[in-house]
Amino acid sequence: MSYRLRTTVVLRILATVPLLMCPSLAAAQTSGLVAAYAFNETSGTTALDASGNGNNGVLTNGPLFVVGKNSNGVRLDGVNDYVNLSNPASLRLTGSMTLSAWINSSAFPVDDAAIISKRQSSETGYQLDTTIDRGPRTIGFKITNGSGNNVIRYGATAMQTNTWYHVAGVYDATNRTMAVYLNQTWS
Ligand SMILES: [Ca+2]
Ligand SMILES: [Ca+2]
Repeated sequence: MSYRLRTTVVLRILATVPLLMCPSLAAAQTSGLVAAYAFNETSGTTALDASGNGNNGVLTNGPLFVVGKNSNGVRLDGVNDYVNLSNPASLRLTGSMTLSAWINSSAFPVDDAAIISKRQSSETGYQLDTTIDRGPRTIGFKITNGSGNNVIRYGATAMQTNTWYHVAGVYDATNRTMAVYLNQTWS
């Protein structure tokens, strides 16, 4: 199955520290913009982090900088390409967070297509993706609760190939709510 995903402009990861909930978890979380990638580079394998946190990404297994939504973006081959953000403390989000990106998929894979993911084979951690978990291809936003179980919010709108979308997932730890937005509209 061929699958290509272009992610461009600002892939933003925002974290805010909840003041009242889960102090033991919140204590370690950096607040504010923790990583942002414009992917406006033209060559090489470094994607600069515009947040000031130094979380530069490393293009891994062959992604290319190509024309994207706003100036350049990064093209992923859908086979094994990704941008490696490593595992810095500022991205180990356990509290409130906003994940967002511009994406354009030339084809969809048979299963989930991760956009921003801090998940491993154990399927714990956060992930913003497009998914067919509920039939049509929609946004999926997944986090793990204190018991190690998935908590997932899906978008309601079926997504198409070869279309630019702004996608976002928001987790509000204080109010214990999750929301996803497609083109800045609640979905
Ligand atoms: Ca860009
Ligand atoms: Ca590759």
